Order: sequence, then C-alpha cells, then structure tokens
Amino acid sequence: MFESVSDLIRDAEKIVFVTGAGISQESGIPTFRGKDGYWRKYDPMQLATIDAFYKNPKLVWEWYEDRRKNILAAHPNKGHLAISDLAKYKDVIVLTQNIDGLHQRAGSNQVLELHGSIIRIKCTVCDFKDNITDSFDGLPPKCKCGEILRPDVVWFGEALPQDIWHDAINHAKSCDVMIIVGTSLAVSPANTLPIFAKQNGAVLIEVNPERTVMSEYMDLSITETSANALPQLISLLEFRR
Ligand code: BV8
Ligand code: ZN
Repeated sequence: MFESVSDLIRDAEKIVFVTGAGISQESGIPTFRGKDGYWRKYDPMQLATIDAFYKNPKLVWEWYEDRRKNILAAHPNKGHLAISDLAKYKDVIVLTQNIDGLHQRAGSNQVLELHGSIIRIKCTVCDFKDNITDSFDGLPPKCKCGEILRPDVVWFGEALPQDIWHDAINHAKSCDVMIIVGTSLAVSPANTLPIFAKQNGAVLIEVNPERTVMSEYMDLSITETSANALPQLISLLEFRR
C-alpha cells in the first residue's frame, strides 16, 4: 500500500493536504466527534455559533480559553512534522480546518486556516485584530473601543474568509495529489475541496483510522493514524527520491 502511494507522491509536483481535528489527536487535542470529542460534552450549535456567543459570551469564551490553554501546552506530532518535511522536496500546501496552529509550529509555512485561529482575537465592532498568547483578566475581554472581543474563528453560519476560501479552491483545483488527513468531512464547505481536486484530475488519498462519508470516493484510503502513516509515506519518498 505504502509503496504505491509513495510512487504517486514521488511523481507529483504539487501536493495539497486537507486536515482536520484527527491530525492533532495524537498531540492530545480532542477531536470533535470522537469518543473523547469536544462535541460529546458540548453541543457545537450551543457554543460555536454567533448566536451562542451573543447569548452568553462568557460561556463561549470559557470554552475557548479552556481549549486555548490545552492547545498552547500541546506540541506538533509526527504527522504534522512529516508534512513539514515533505515541503523540502515538493510544493506542499496545507488547507486546515484546525484552529490550533500546530502545522505552523511544525514548520509548515504554506498553511491556509479555513476556520481561523484560536490564538487570534478580533473586535466584534471595529477592525482591531491581534494574536493572543497570555490569558485575559476577565471574560469576555474588551477592545480599546469598549466593545467585546471574540476569537478569530469561523462559527457555524458564518462565511469562511473570502480570500482564504478562494485560494483554497484554486489550490484544490491545481494539485496533482490531495491527501485528506484526520477529518470526518462532515462540515461544509471544507468538505467540497476533495471534489474540486478530483474534478481536476488529482489523486485523492485519505489517512484516517476510520472510514468517512467520502472514503469510497478516494483513490486510496490508508486506515492508520496520521502520526503513524505520514512519516512512513514521507520516509519512503526520501529513500526513493
Ligand atoms: C457556512 C472553528 C455559509 C470553530 C468550525 C445542514 C446541512 C449541511 C450543512 C449545513 C447545515 N446546516 C448548516 C450547514 C453549514 C455548516 C455545516 O457544515 N454544518 C455541519 C455541522 C452540518 N457549515 C458552516 O456553517 C460553515 N459556514 O456554511 O457559511 C455562509 C455563506 C455566506 C454567508 C454566510 C454564511 C462554517 C463551518 C465552520 C465551523 N467552524 N471550527 C472551532 O473550532 O471552535 S468547524 C469544526 O468542526 C472544525 O473546524 C472542523 O471543520 C469540524 C470538525 O470536523 P473534523 O475536523 O473532521 O473533526 P471530527 O471530530 O469531525 O473528525 C475527526 C476525524 O479524525 C475522524 O474521522 C476520526 O476518525 C479521525 N481521527 C481521529 N484520530 C485520528 C484521526 N485521523 C488520523 N489520525 C488520528 N490519530
Ligand atoms: Zn474594537
């Protein structure tokens, strides 16, 4: 299996990764739908929506602060690092649904954050935006203009940042291989990216220990964890360069 996949990757010019919560699972960050998933305890529609935020900004902020502490204490795992290594030999673009910044901390520098970032905040009214690294005195935090700040993430019912989504589609349409890692592909429009790639002749490879709603659409499904599978894939490539 790995031999045939590495042949495909070896001959590719441009490789696009679409990643989800599963790639960070081995860094100790819970996925959304998994058995230890965030959404087991909380209803995402109660927390990851603009209505939920305005109804109870303190509760939503407490959830994000809790996640942000866990994320800042986590480290990129071998899956993130393998993707970053591959970029030494190939044109590699990472389209991530994750807001944890672990791809960037692993050294990947062509990363599009489709759903924003938990370490960025923005004002709900003015155009203030900034990175956050330390905690706030009180929640919800206030902007200099007096309005409340929010995490710079995309909530359900919100559009993805236009420029990022536009670039993501263009990358999906122009890659030779798309590797879909650690995502249930349950959330749109991110889950349409493999369709754009396939329509433009790309080979689709899925890395996920479980089958997903699009597994039969893939050219190859590697039913392994990403921290296991990705280093094997890349090492084969290095060996066969
Ligand atoms: C929009 C940021 C329009 C915040 C997130 C009804 C039907 C269909 C669609 C909709 C509907 N109602 C609403 C919609 C649209 C909605 C949507 O798709 N809803 C879903 C729930 C049905 N989408 C939206 O609202 C999007 N916006 O459509 O806007 C619009 C247009 C113009 C103007 C206005 C509006 C916005 C969606 C973004 C939401 N924000 N995150 C935050 O994180 O707090 S979504 C969040 O959940 C993630 O970002 C990610 O996208 C998603 C979770 O999915 P995964 O990452 O796949 O995680 P999951 O746990 O599901 O799966 C993990 C996988 O990993 C599993 O398969 C598992 O097997 C695997 N795994 C586990 N361990 C490992 C592993 N794999 C490898 N290795 C391992 N070790
Ligand atoms: Zn402001």
